[in-house]
Amino acid sequence: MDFTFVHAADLHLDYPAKDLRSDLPHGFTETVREASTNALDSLVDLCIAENAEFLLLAGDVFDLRAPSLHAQLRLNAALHKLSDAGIRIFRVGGNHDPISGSWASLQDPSLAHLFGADAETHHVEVPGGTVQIRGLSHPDARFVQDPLQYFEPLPHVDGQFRIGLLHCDVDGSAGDGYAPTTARRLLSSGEDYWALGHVHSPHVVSEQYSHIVYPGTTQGRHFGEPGVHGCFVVRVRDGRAHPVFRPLDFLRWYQLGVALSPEILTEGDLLAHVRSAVRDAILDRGDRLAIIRLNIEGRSPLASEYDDLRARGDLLESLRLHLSEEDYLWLDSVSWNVLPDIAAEDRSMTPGLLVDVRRVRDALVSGDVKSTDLARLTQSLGELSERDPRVTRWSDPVSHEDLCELLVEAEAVLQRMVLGEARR
Ligand SMILES: [Mn+2]
Repeated sequence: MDFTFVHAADLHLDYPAKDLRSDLPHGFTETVREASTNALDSLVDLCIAENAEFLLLAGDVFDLRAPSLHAQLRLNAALHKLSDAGIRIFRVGGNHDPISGSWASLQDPSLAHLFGADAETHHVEVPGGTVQIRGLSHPDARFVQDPLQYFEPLPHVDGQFRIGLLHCDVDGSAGDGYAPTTARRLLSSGEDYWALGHVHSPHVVSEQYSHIVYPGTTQGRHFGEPGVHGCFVVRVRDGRAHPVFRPLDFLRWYQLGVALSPEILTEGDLLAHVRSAVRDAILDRGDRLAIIRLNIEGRSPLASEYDDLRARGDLLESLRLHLSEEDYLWLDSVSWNVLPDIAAEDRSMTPGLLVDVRRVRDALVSGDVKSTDLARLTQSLGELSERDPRVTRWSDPVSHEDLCELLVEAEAVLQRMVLGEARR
């Protein structure tokens, strides 16, 4: 037995870009609007290029239970193109597109099948054997039963490869209680490959005995769905599945944190630093559009420069000019969480810290230390140690003896700081 199939889910055709804080420039609106349907076209091309026997679509093909005619026509065209290439399509509904939704009356090709609300079994002849595909579509957007109750566990049959097709939540991984089941039940059903949908990032739940796979969405829809999106091309040889992930997406979403250091002194430094950090962080997008939400953090003498809204608006515009033109990306928003360069504030902060150190040290000696005091001190000393290597940093809980020693050290350093012997 040697054949190939493709497994995709959660295409969410027609999903509107609604997570943006700014208006996209004209040239990008169409890229964003068409990304999910373009990913569908790429999926079809991939099935044909891989000479797949069939395509599995595991629910949420549409974003809405009453999808636009545009989305329905695009799906219909995709199904016909696959069918014309001799590729069968098996599809179930999901919570976004339950089979009780309203559809235009378009003629699906004969090779395309949408599973109904009762569990069904289909067979496909492939070189060297038979594939059995079981699946069902939930009629409604809400479905709280374990769908595995409709699937009788089956004994192994030589020469048969078994696939289950479902939109469901395995072990609470989607966290919304929709069609909840467990990996244990799926593994004991007799299926060789569970083609699932519902979780939006690619995730292989199991691959040891049989496969349980979520391909994720074919196109990330918002900042909550960062990273690569696509489908699995699954080659089956000698009864064993070998899924390989393939990207299909046309744009990627990034929430990036860029840290400033005290050496960044001018807006010129800042723009150059952010630009190079952003470029490095989005290398994986290839030639796709990148939509970015930026958080600038760290410590810099520039901290107070962008405190007010207007200055931040100006910064956003400067960054866009600096980044957008040549890089095919859109900077949606910038937040500014930069702290002052602590060195400049040595003298004002150390006396209070010194009092804290002494209080915790005394409490440690008497065995009566408060965890809140300790946590606050750990944080303050951690910040201080970033600037002054004489202050030892500790990250894990340490023994009382070590802690006492560290505090004695810290006290000595702080005392010298208070006396005006700060490093700079
Ligand atoms: Mn979905």
